[in-house]
Amino acid sequence: MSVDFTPWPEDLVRRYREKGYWRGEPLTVLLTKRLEIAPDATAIICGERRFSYAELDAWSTSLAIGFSRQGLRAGDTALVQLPNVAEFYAVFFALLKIGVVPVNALFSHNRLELSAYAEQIRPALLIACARHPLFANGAYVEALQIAIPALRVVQILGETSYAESLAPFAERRYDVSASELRGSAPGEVAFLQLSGGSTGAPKLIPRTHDDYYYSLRRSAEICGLTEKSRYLCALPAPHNFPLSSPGALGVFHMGGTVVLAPDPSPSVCFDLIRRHGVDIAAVAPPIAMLWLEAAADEAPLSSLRLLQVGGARLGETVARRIPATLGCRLQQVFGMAEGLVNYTRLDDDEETIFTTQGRPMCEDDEVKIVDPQGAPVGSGEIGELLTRGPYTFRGYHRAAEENARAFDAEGFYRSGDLVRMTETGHIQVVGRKKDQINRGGEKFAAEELENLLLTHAQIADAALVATPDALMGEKSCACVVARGDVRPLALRKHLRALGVAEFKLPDRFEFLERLPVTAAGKIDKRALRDLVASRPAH
Ligand code: OOB
Repeated sequence: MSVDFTPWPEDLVRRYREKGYWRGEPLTVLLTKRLEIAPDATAIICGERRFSYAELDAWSTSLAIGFSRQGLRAGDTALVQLPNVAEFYAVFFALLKIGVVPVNALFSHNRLELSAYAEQIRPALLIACARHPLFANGAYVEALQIAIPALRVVQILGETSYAESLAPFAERRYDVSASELRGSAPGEVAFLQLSGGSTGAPKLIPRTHDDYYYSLRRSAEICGLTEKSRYLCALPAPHNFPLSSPGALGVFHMGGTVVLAPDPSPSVCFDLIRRHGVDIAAVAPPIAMLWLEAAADEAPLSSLRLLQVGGARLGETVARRIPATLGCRLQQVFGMAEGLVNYTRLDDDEETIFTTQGRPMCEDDEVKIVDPQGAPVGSGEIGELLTRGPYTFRGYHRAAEENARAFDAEGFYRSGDLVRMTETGHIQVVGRKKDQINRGGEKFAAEELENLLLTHAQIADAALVATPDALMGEKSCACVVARGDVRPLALRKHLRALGVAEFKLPDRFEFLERLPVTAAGKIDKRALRDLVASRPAH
């Protein structure tokens, strides 16, 4: 049994194998290879706890056996929600070792997101953490078990000792039969990655061992990782950027050390960088700005060699300040959980690094930049970026309707990003076609929030638009047509009661008589953005 996904066409499969992108190895090999080379090297630093590669491997094996003894089998799925703790990686590898396919939800996700994922994957296993308000008592788990009868095994990690909470699963006996620890085949789905989404409920992205392994290997190479690398994971661990670009998995592949930060604030991160000699970190633009501000009156972060910034547009002025203020190189990263990742290279000239979002990591990343009719734009002109390649997915998980829209006839994924290509082949992200809010790197579909607003009895119509924000890049404004007297406070309360993640709550509300529509009868979001911009924020 395995989780179904849209395969790449045969000719491309052959090509990706021949060229060595797909090596026919499962992601778990990444750990076992390190065991042969340097088992005692430190893989993870998490608070005061350190785990060597041997320990991480043994831990994940014992968890894998424990899960399997609980009846979990290859092809089952798991819903996992953990903060930035070592357990995240132990559980991830444990599940890969038995072919259980996880969805790793963000810690900022709430009831609505978790329930939507659970509905989609019908998990047999739930692992979460009591520190999250949703799991502070058993009510939500109980409701989930009623809604999803397939959910057989639940483990809520305790507040203080995560490791102890997992102990019931950690089988210490190693009399493992070969069949017990059989993961999914390298060409099959290793896990389901989260999409930022541009319509309705959040979508899931099947990532195979072959495609993901390639993307993290190539990323590690481009970023110059070695066994000496010390990588600060300050973004939410499940996100594609800190997981594979090159992220923690890229670091493990090279035998370096992942230093986990509980949050990305400068006070926490600067201390970790100094204490552990961190040389590479990945952040989103607002965090980079906070780091710049804090660094101005601090001692230098002398070990930091490279700061990767991505997930949202990095302003050129901010980009220029990074090397000067933080004393490290900057790398811009323009990636997507769906696949394609662009990097500025370590040896690119400064202007390229400051003014572009890099170029694709693989020579077999095919990129088209097209006009609204789908025709390629002239050189240097703006259009939508479409892509296919050895680590770009071919279809969302069980979303036929969305997939019909999201790919063109040649199997190129429509990213929804508006870009321009420079003469040197570097990409500049100039805007977005998709109806999404990108709040400092955290994305969600405008439609998701609009649907929630419309569940309020006093709301006749609603549209969510992005508004520019100096720190976050974008914030959200809900434009609503109310039936009666309703206040932002009541609307926020209503949304919270629905269980939506906090970062999706509108930052601002505008009450209108009616929403402007286009000639085609659709809500005119451009007109709305202009209208919101013309009104003072209150
Ligand atoms: C990363 O992945 P996602 O899936 O959270 O978001 C992808 C979207 C892109 O389509 C684009 O709209 C935006 O986020 N984005 C950027 C950007 N990086 C991502 N927009 C402008 N400039 C950038 N540098 O965000 C992601 C995945 C892997 C590595 C890095 C980021």
